[in-house]
Amino acid sequence: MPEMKYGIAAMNDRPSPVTPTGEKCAELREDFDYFDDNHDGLMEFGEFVGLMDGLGADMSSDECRIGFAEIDRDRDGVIEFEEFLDWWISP
Ligand SMILES: [Ca+2]
Ligand SMILES: [Ca+2]
Repeated sequence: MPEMKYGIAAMNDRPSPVTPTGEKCAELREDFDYFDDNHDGLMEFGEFVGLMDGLGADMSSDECRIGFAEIDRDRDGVIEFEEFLDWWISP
């Protein structure tokens, strides 16, 4: 329900904390699920490319591969939500 979410954000104009709150975490979960096309709870490389496109990142396929490998810390070829979260909150 985006209207409601933005309504709450507009009323609450404090800067967002650096560490993800439960709310931020839920937001990221939504983003993650949105780009998880086959809804298996994992982000495959093709889905990651879709995420980067969605974020407006203009990345070549080589850059995508490097980025994907950076996020996929346990190197099992897919990005788990925990890896996505770690990547998002890391400076
Ligand atoms: Ca998936
Ligand atoms: Ca992984």
